[in-house]
Amino acid sequence: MRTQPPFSPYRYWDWALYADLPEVVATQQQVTLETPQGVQTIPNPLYSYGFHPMYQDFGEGLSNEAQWEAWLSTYRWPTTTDKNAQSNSTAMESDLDNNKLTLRDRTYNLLTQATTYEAFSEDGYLGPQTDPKWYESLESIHNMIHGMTGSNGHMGVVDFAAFDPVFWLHHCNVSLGAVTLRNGLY
Ligand SMILES: [Cu+2]
Repeated sequence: MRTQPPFSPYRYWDWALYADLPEVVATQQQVTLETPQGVQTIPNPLYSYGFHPMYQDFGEGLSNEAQWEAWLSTYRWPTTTDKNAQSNSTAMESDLDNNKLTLRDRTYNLLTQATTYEAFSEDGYLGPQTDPKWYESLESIHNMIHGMTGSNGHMGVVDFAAFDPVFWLHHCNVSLGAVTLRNGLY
C-alpha cells in the first residue's frame, strides 16, 4: 500500500505496481492496538467487516438471497455459502499473483493508448474496434480486481462490494491513482 500526498488521508493499493496485498489486509484476522483502555486485540478492520446486526432483507431479490443473509461478515473467495464460510486468502493471493503481470501490462496499455477520457474510463464506450485506443479501459481492469479479491464473495458483487475494506484501497487506486496519473499524461 502507498500513502497519498500529505493533503490526502487515503491509502491506496497500487495493484499495477504490486498486486500482492499486504498481510495486514490479506490474511491477518486480528490486530493488537494500544487504546485508552490499554492494549487490546480486536478483529482486524482491514481484513473483514462484521455486520451487526445483519440488515433485514439483505440480498432480497437476488437468486442467492439466503447466502447474503447467512454471512455475518464479508468474505473473499468464501469456502461455503452458509454461516460456516471462511475467506480463502490463499486462493485470492494466488489469483492476484498469477495475474500481476497482466495487471501491469493492462494498466500500461491503458495509460499509453487510451487518449480520450471516454475510451480510458469505461468499457461501455463503443469506438472503432480496430483502434488500439479502445482496447482497454480503467473500468475493465477495475472489474478484474473485484473478481480477483472477491470471487463469489462480497467484492465480486456490486450490491455488497463496498462492505469489504479492500474495496476502499482498490477504489482509492482507481480514483486517485489511475485517474490522477492519466490526467497528468494528457
Ligand atoms: Cu469497484
